[in-house]
Amino acid sequence: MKSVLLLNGPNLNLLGQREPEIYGHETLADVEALARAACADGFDVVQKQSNWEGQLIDWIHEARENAVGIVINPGALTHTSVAVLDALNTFAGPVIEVHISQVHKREAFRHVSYVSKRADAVIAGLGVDGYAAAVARICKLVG
Ligand code: CA2
Repeated sequence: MKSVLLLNGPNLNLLGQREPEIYGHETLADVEALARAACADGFDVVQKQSNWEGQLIDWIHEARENAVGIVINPGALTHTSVAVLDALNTFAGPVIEVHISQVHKREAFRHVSYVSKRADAVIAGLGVDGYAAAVARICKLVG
């Protein structure tokens, strides 16, 4: 079974509990279910979330051995973390960056992404459907 790593960064554990006007009503469990449904036969989705930058980096390192692709919503680390970018640069497979909200319609600091320097595709503003689109694309790319 080929694994797609679906990573969510800081505060995304609160999905569905706060700010539904921006992030919708779906929870992280709903995201995982959507992503699994979008997965082609022979693929599995492993969903992980952390509020800690170093934990996300460790999981990206592990993905070098265990995953064929990464879907990542780095949360606010998108806009600040060279360390997450450097970790993603060590991963050989496809990387897709997902944002639930349309970051380019929001504050200027959200228009900058370090992760986009590595991402093979960037999805923003599709709500949680963006995760499903990203997983489907990775399955197509590596299938
Ligand atoms: O739109 C996105 O997915 C973001 O990556 C979400 C980040 C934000 O800093 C980025 O600029 C865009 C914030 C995640 C916060 O998640 C929450 C979810 C529910 C309630 C409160 C926060």
